[in-house]
Formats: sequence, C-alpha cells, structure tokens
Amino acid sequence: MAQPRRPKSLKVERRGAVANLTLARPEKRNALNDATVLGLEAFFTTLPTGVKAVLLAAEGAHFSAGLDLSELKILSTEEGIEHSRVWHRVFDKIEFGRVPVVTVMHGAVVGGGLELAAATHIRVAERSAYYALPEGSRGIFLGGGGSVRLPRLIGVSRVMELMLTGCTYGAEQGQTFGLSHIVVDDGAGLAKGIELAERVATNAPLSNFAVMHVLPRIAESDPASGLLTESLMAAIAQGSDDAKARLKDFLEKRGKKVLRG
Ligand code: 1HE
Repeated sequence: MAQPRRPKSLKVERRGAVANLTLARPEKRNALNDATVLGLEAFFTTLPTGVKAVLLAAEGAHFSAGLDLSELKILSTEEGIEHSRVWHRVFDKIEFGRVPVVTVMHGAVVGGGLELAAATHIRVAERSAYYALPEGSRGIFLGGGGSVRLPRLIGVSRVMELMLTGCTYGAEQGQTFGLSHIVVDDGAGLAKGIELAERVATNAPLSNFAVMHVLPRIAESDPASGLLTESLMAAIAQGSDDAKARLKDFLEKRGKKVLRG
C-alpha cells in the first residue's frame, strides 16, 4: 500500500530504536492544521518495527500554538464535530499506539498543543514552557481529547481555571500540577528527551505495552477488576521469553543495577 506523504510541517529522523518526530512549522508557531494532524496519524500507524520509542519535539520558539485557527473559521457544525473526531482518532493512536512517546515542550504549549502533549507518555518541559487553554477567549472549546486527558493530569478544577480565566502557567508551576514530569534548563530538553526515550526503548516491549495500554485501563476500573487484570498481565509478562532472559541476566550478575541518579 502506498505510504501517505509526510507534510512539510513534520520532520522525522531515526536514531537507532528511537524515532525523532519534530513539529516543523515554526513560521505559524507549529499551529496544528489538518495536514499536520493527518501526518501525525500516518507517522504513528506506519512506525517501522525497529522503533521502540518516539521523541516528539518542535522547531522554533514555541512547542505549539494549538489548533490552526485559520482552518476553523470555515467549518459548519457537522464539520466541526467531524474535525474534533479526527483529532480524537489521531491522538488515540498516539496514546494507545505501539510505543511510548516522550515529548519535549518549550515556549507556548497552548490549546491543541497541550492536548497533543497530554496524549503522550512522558513530558519534559524546558523552563521557557508555558501552558494555556485560551479556547474560551476564541469562542471555542477543547476538541482534541483535552477534556478527557487534562483532568486526569491536573484535575477538572485546574482545567476549569485555565479555560475560564485564560491564565498561563509557567514550566515550574505546570510541573507541580502534573503537566510535565521533568523541568530542565532552556536548550537542555532535547538531550534529556533523547536520554529518556533511549532508556524507555530498552525496556521489554511487553512491559511497555502493559504500561501504555493496561495500566490506564486498570486505573479507571473498579478495584477488584483492576487487581484481577493486574494479576493476569503480570503472569503474561513474567512468562515471556524476554522476561526469563532478563531475569536470568540479573541473577547471573549481567543485569543493570537500579542505582540512584
Ligand atoms: C497561528 C496560530 C494559530 C499563531 N492558528 N495561525 N491557539 C491560540 O489561541 C494561540 C494563538 N497564538 C498566539 O497566541 C501566539 O501566536 C503565540 C503566543 C503562540 C506566539 O506569539 P508570536 O508573537 O511569537 O507569533 P505571532 O506573530 O502571533 O504568530 C506568528 C504567525 O503564526 C502569524 O501568522 P502570520 O501569517 O501573520 O505570520 C499567526 O497568525 C500564526 N499563528 N498561532 C493559526 N493557533 C482541537 S481544539 C483545540 C483548540 C485550540 O487549540 S484553541 C487555542 C488556539
């Protein structure tokens, strides 16, 4: 089957087991237009098997200014619903895709840009990063799954505050709410992101699958179902040849120790 063409707004570079995916539309502050969103879908559905983690970053001074507002103004209600559902489909393919995604954020991480970051698994923020949900001031609403994913990260109340007041939060404050996992100095995000993505890529693929797909489902299920699912997943994981080989390596002093740092 012919591969869909990659839009100019996305760049891809392979670094061993890690694929670097870069938002590359800095002249429009990486605003997410249809071509970019569909390009993300094409990228995540055609990942080569050797890729074990993705690093998502952005060119220019800002991670993303969110939805490309120039495309929104021509949509009817029906088209607006369909537009949002396409974002849902694509961001679902990221969150529940084949490999974990590490995102490096800097500058504006706004609206749909924050929704995109929230669909990824590890978020590194450079100190320049700031977060906002200015949908209210534009007369629109979240549409890229943010009303589901963001409350899980920072709570409904904080999402309400961001949306109603249009306030911005900086990298450090965002970190305290749970918008990022790590804050690093400006310019240090990419190196940190690569380090983390490479580390993620060395995990057993089945364990990464369980973390991405099973853990969030367990977290949202009733405790009894969650515990049962956990036991089943644990048994499947530890029964794999990969787990047996890794455990043998440790017991025969070849496995890496868990050291502080
Ligand atoms: C855009 C967009 C955009 C910039 N759609 N074109 N998002 C927002 O409400 C954020 C809107 N953007 C901004 O507030 C600012 O652009 C920034 C703070 C991010 C950056 O400011 P600055 O001074 O560096 O850049 P700029 O001069 O504002 O923008 C440079 C160009 O990018 C300019 O185009 P040009 O042709 O005049 O050069 C801008 O028009 C263009 N640009 N942001 C389209 N967002 C699924 S639902 C999600 C809902 C949302 O995401 S709502 C949030 C929308």
